[in-house]
Amino acid sequence: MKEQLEAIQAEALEKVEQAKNPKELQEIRVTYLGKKGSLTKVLKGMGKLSKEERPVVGQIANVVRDAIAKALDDKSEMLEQIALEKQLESEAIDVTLPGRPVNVGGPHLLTSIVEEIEDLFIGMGYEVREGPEVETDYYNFEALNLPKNHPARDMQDTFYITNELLMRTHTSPVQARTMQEYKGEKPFKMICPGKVYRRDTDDATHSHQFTQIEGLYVDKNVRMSDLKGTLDKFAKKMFGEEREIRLRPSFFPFTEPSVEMDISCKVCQGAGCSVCKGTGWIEILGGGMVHPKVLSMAGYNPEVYSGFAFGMGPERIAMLKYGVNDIRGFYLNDKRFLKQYHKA
Ligand code: 2NL
Repeated sequence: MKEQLEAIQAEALEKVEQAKNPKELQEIRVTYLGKKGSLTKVLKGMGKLSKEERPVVGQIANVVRDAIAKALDDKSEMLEQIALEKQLESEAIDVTLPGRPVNVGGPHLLTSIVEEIEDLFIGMGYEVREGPEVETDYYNFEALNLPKNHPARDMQDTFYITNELLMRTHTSPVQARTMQEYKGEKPFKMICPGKVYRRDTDDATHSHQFTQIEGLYVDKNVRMSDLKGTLDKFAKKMFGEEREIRLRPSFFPFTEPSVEMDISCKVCQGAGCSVCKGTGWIEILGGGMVHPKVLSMAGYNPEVYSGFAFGMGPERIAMLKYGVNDIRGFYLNDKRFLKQYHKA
C-alpha cells in the first residue's frame, strides 16, 4: 500500500509539473484528491489493514495528500504569476510615445464678429434680442412703414412662403415686436443680430442668406447727435481709435432723416486708394431717426418719444476688418479659410 501511495504521489506530481493552465490543475485535484479520487480510494481500503499498519499508512497517506495539495497550490500560484506578467506586458503603456494630435475647433469668423459687436453694445447698455426668421408680412414690412405696393418693397427681393408669410429680409421685425411688447411706455436700447434672406444671386458681394445686426434706442429726447456719438464709439472700438466717421444723407422708409455712415480709410489714411476707391472713405452702415409712423404703429407716441436706429452687415464689417474679398468665404465652410481666423 505504501508503494501504491508513493506511485500515486509520483504520478500526481509529474502531472502537476506538466499542467499548463488552472483548468488542468483543477482536473488533477479532482483526479487525485477528490471524493472519488485515487488517493481517497486507497484510504478507503485502509480498513483491511492491521492495527499496527493503519497509523503508518495513514501517516504516509497524509504526507502524500499534503505533498500533492502543496504542489497544486504552488503550481497554481506560479501560473497566476505568469498570466499576470503576460497581461502587464501586453497592457504596458509607453508613456514616452508622442501624443495623438487633437483637432481643436474655434468660433466661425462671423460668430466672432457678431459677438464682438454684441459685447460692444452691451457695454453701452443695450439688450440683445432675437426673433423668428419666418415672419409675417406685417412685422417685416407693414410695421416698418412699407405698406403693400410700396416701391421700396422691390428693393428687397423677398422669399415668400405664402401671401402673408416670408423669410425676413432684415432683423427690423424683431425691433417692431419689441416696441409692441413694451407697450409704448418703456424706454429701451436693443440690438438684434440674426440671419436674413434676400432673393439674390450669390456672388462675391451678394448672398441669398446673410447676417444683419440692427440697433434701436427709444426714449424721450433721443437726438441725431446721440446716434452720431454712438456710431462714432462703435467705429473707433471696432476699427481703431484713429478712425474718423462721417454721416451722409440717405433714404430708408423706416427712418427720417436717414443717413449712411462712412469710416476713414485705414489703408491710405484718407488720401484715396483702391480699397476706398479713391474717396478716402468706406461705407459701413445705415441708420437714422425712427420714422414717426413706425413709432406710432408700435404704440409709441411720436410727440413724446423719439428714437434712432441703425443696421449693418457683420459680413461686410468682417470683410473690411480682415481684408476678406468674397462673402462666400463665410458660407462655403472651407476650413482653410475659416482656420485663419481662429484665435490661438
Ligand atoms: C443697412 C441699413 C437700417 C434701420 C436699419 C430700423 C428699424 C426699426 C425702425 C427704424 Cl424697427 N429703423 N432699422 C434703420 C436704418 C437703416 O439698416 O444698411 N443695413 C444693412
